Amino acid sequence: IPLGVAVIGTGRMGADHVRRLAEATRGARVTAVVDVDAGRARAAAALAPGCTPYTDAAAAMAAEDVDAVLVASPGPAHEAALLQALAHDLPVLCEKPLTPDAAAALRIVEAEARLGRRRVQVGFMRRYDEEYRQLKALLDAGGLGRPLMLHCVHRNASTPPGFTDRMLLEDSAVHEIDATRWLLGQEITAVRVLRPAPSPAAPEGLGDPQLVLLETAAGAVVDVEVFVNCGFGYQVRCEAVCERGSVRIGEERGPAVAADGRWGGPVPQDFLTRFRAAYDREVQEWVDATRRGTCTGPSSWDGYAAAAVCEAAVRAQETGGRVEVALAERPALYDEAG
Ligand code: NAD
Ligand code: ISE
Repeated sequence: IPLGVAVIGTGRMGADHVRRLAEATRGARVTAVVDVDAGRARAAAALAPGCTPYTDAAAAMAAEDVDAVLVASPGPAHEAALLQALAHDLPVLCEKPLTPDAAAALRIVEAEARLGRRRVQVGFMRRYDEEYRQLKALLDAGGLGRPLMLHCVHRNASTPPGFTDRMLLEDSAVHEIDATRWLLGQEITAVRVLRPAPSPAAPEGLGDPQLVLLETAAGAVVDVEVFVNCGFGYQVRCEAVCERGSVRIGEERGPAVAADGRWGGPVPQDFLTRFRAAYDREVQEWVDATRRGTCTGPSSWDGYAAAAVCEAAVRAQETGGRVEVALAERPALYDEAG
């Protein structure tokens, strides 16, 4: 029997997940779509014939044909949806960030720990990207020695209206924060944020670009250029520098055309293109694990740890100083790596 999924929030990401579940995922069907905007819910329902549109998540979660929930509403709305899903003991794939703030993320961790089993997978899709997986495998194999530094680039062509300095950390840099913890297998212990004079393309009130510097427990240093109105495309790159070699991922790939005395190729314009295969794999692995009665991948604890780093980063952004990260005690439920 296919897993009946309710997709909550049917904006850019949610609508893409509805289409993915309906057309490109084995063993699942969309039974409900929820959006506070009834028109959006109806439009998304048309992508998955047979599903029911709702404007109230609680009503969808109580429906008999809903076995699991995919949360793709904006970050500040995640806590309410997650606590409701946990109260129904429903498996959840929650888009990143788990929640923008650490206190709310810890409430999710505590609610799941009380339930006594993992129910939440967080949508840190970099962990499902083929090149990121290859990079992690190379680092884990140990042949290059200890990773000393990561140099990361995270560029978006533009931001949606209302994008703030905080969101540059909580919505954008949070991906590198999770990728750092996952790739290096270490917690992040301190953060600094440097703010060059903004690009003229930066919207009013947003410092863009910014450079986020992370220190890890075993002494690695990670620099992350976040430039979310670069104008020319969507680029996510990472170079790991180790004791005996380096690994670079995320370079543009062919076809590179040479003509008229020049050579070059396309630059992806958005995350839906750049990470399409990663989202497909993330959702398929979630459906497969859920149907087996398990929960794998990035956990609520990973979501909480990333939120705690973001909280320190927001203070570093405001003060210009170095801010240490404070983490709560990790419940035993999360002892196994995700
Ligand atoms: P969006 O603004 O395009 O869509 C959000 C939708 O949620 C809107 O249709 C809105 O009406 C609806 N909504 C708001 N509050 C709601 C609530 N309480 N219940 C139900 N629906 C509600 O935003 P988006 O860009 O699609 O982002 C959604 C989520 O996906 C965010 O968590 C974001 O961080 C994440 N995201 C992840 C990636 C990625 O690469 N993994 C990329 C983009 C967005
Ligand atoms: C967005 O929410 C995402 O998650 C994208 O992957 C990221 O590149 C972008 O900066 C965020 O706003």
